Amino acid sequence: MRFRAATLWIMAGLLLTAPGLPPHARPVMHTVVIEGTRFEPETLGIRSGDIVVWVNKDPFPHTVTAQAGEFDSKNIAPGKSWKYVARKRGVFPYICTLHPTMKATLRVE
Ligand SMILES: [Cu+2]
Repeated sequence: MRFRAATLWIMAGLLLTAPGLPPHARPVMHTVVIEGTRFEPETLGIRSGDIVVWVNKDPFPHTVTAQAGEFDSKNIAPGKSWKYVARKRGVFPYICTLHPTMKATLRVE
């Protein structure tokens, strides 16, 4: 009886301390701030499955539009944000269609 109880505790301990999924297997959330008519950071590297949130801190709208069409936020109003789950791997240059000089790159590995 004593032995069985001890065994159960050991097994419970092993379960609790068992390593979880490797870090890259869990989606990570990244933030790109849009402020001063710029994307910050201008280049962001993430893993496939990660989530990117663009937050518009300017007092006017912006868009997050991939130049090859993979993603397009349409207008993000001042103070609002847009979320994208990046499943497709690759290098995606994007712009703001309202201010085409605003350029940035999303890298998905
Ligand atoms: Cu803009």
